[in-house]
Amino acid sequence: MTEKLIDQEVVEADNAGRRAGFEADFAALAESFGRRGIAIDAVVEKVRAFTVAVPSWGVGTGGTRFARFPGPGEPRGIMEKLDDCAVIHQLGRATPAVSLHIPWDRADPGALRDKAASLGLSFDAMNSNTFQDHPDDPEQPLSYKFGSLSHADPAVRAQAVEHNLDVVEFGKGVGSTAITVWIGDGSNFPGQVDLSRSFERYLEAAKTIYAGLPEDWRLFTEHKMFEPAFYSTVVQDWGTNLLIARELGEKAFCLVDLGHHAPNVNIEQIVSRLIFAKKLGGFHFNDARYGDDDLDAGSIDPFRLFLVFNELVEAGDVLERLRPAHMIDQSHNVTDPIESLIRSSGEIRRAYAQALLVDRAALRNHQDENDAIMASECLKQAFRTDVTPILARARLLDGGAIDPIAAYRASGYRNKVAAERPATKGSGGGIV
Ligand SMILES: [Mn+2]
Repeated sequence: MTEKLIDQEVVEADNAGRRAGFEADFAALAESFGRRGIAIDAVVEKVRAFTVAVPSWGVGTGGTRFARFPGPGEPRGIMEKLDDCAVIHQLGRATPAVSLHIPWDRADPGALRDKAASLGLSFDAMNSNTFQDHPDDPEQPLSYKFGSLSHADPAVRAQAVEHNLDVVEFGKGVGSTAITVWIGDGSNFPGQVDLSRSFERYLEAAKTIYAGLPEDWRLFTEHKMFEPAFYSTVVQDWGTNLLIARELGEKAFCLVDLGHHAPNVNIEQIVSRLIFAKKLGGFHFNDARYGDDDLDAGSIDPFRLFLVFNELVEAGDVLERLRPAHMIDQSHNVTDPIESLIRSSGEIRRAYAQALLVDRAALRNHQDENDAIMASECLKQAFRTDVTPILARARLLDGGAIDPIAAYRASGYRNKVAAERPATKGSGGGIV
């Protein structure tokens, strides 16, 4: 029996007030779909089956390098983070898995597994951390100030490798089958590091991690153009990332964080190329305007998110074999993290639902006829469709809320945990 942290009666009461409006909107959309020859129930079922993992670190307030402004009732450790993740899933029904970050979430793996099971949650990809020092960890006495897996000192590289293998071991204990590796290694000044030698050192270290992967595990490497290094970064773009995945082997894949590219880069084309190479490992969903802004998915450029999903739907069977991991990676500085994560998971599903509506036969025809206007309109028609009733229907069928943020606010959950959880400095707010 799954423990429900928000009284289901509160959810039902909120749904009751919205049901008539929802039913009317759904019927109108179904009628419109009928005219377009789209079976709305099939779309609803696909949306129901689409899930995305929430990051354990996302339920705490993030912060910038200038300041962090904690909110009330912040989770004080991983068990309370799991409670908040369970609330997100109870209402939104799109986020049954949590992505853990070690060392921030270190706890007894058996206790974590039991806690997650009691809440109806499971664990997605593990995340290692060699982008900051761990003075409290006797296993990691050496500093990562000048890098980790690419560090000039072999002792630091060995420590970073050992940490990653330790995260894999921990992950086995909680039922995870993947590790995401992001390193902050790079340089601030031309000449500071040898661009070739640092990459060779990285590859050698990554191969040692790869050799320690269990048979059924996957290794995701995540590229990022800059930050914390501002002149060069060792794993800076998808080209380097693909090179790494190919060097390592069949269990290595590339992870695409939507915020980790140069401004105006065509991310959907990168996704297409990685699908072609059969090396698309998964996503860190978020949105950005300037850099690695880690804003809520779909909040700045929903059309770009739609175009990414358009590539995923277009890939069809290939994607079923690749099984890319869907994860959110955001930093919540001015919102209640639970509300941001409910909204983001809904927006990700929205982009997916819209991509399902693209008339692919017509699109291909327009492309082959070089009809740029009609091809473009074909995508825009799908993108313009308001699929809100489909998202609500998918949640309702799984016991969730028609309007999950409204139900969350009606529940008073934040005030309740604010009383139970005295303010702390929080545990781990850094985001990659
Ligand atoms: Mn990321």
